[in-house]
Amino acid sequence: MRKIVLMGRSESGKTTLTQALKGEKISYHKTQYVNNFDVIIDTPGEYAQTVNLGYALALYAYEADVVGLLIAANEPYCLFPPCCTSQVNREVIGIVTKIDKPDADVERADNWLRLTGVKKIFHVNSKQNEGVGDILEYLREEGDVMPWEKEMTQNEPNIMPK
Ligand SMILES: Nc1nc2c(ncn2[C@@H]2O[C@H](COP(=O)(O)OP(=O)(O)O)[C@@H](O)[C@H]2O)c(=O)[nH]1
Ligand SMILES: [Mg+2]
Repeated sequence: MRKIVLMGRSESGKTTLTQALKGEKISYHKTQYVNNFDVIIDTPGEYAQTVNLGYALALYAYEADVVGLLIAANEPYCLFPPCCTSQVNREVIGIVTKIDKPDADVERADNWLRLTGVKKIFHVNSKQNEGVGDILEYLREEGDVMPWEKEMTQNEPNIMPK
């Protein structure tokens, strides 16, 4: 699997998506540090919201193969500057979270993300695991066995006689 780092303002849904991508039971807790595990690097929203901490984000981008810019579908404004994807020599994708919210405006979030320069955009409801598998598939490398495939293999009846 390729490694992804998730970036976005506080409350945009980074930690919830991380948990969904890891297949953990979703239990919300505020991120106060960077957890670097498996293939997902979750970052604090403060890094994206503060000018100097932005440099920390730039560094984390080099620890990953893919950078995921998150915008919640109901966010009132966009934090990412136009064309910011050119700042990093990694593949950058857009992720719109909270598509299930009643005040969600997915098209507006898509447009903001396109302005940053991303070409590929995923839509997720991390609470219901909607769209999360598509991101995992996107990160997949040759030879990777996906969680659902593993389960299928484990559940296969043993047809060989003992
Ligand atoms: N309805 C809905 N709520 C979400 C979704 N993703 C995150 N949330 C909620 O949004 C809040 C902030 O999420 P969190 O993952 O902590 O954001 P972070 O600060 O970017 O890590 C929490 O109350 C989550 O339960 C989603 O896709 N749909
Ligand atoms: Mg968080």
